Amino acid sequence: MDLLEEIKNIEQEVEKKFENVKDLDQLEELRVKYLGKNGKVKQIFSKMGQVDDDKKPIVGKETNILKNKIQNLYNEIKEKKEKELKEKKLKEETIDVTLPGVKSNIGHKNPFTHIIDEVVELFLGMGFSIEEGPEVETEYYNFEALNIPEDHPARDLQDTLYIDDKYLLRTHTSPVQIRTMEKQDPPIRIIAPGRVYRSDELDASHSPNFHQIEGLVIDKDISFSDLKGTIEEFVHQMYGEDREIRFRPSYFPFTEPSAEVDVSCNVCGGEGCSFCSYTGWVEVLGSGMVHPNVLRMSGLDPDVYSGFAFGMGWDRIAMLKYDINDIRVLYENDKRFIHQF
Ligand code: 2U9
Repeated sequence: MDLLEEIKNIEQEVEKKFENVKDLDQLEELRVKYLGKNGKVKQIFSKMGQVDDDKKPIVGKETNILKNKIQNLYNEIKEKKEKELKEKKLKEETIDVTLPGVKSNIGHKNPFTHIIDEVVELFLGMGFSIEEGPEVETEYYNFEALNIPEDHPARDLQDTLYIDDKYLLRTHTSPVQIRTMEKQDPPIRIIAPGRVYRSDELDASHSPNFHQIEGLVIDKDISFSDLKGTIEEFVHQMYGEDREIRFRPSYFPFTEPSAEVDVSCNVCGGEGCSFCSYTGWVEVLGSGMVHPNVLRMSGLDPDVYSGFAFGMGWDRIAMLKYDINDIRVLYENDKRFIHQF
């Protein structure tokens, strides 16, 4: 067959075949068949030697036209098929945005955080600021400056966790107040929340590390009535306006006079029940007027300045507020527990 005729035939064949291509695989097969290394176009070129010299330019030209035509057809159909494939895929991947999502496993505030957020908010509202200090302390800041005598049982190895001869883990947040008195002139109005340590066995009501929130107010003419007013405001806001408050004389080395503060039992309303050991009262904090020795040791003249202080177990507030009867659950970080608050 004449090569020009062969080119014509291939041209017609190609048009039909490319028109009926189903997918990209078939298209690739056609590309190899016609444009590949041993493809039909290459075969025509290899037969050029047999063509008469005067016909060579026209055969060469027609072969190139055929080659370009096939290449263009291939490109055109490839683009079309790829577009179709992409659209099909997009259709299949359509997301139903009305379906409920999968809830992500996010964290939750520990009851401690809820309590401190509330306490901080409350005291900030009364003009207090927040102070923090180190958990590793010296005997001076933890005991001596607080008028805690050398032979006091709290100083014993049995009760306090010592790091070495010089350092110990603070047993209360009171050193924070001493440090504040050293660096700041009165008036002082602060609360000191934080982690504290005692050499206790872990059980339902004791933990070797627990938390306290203490407060200190120092100024000229601060009296016991300022203490009572502040504590009453705190207790009513924290535990409810309807709670009765009772100040019971007590003793702390760092305050004189000292008082423990009870609120009427929230379980029985003051009638007496097993929760309040049939007294009708629940103890919530300790308080008192700052001892003159404590003021003096921090460089304040007790004839010029006076003040009051209070301290409470942060864990105990959480336990009272959320009806928790085992301190250990506050430290285990079990999500089934934490997510209840
Ligand atoms: C300075 C002066 C005085 C802090 C005070 C208490 C009374 C108290 C206990 C309550 C429960 C600790 O967690 S608890 O066991 N605290 O009863 N704390 S007055 O007095 C201070 C503190 C610092 C400079």
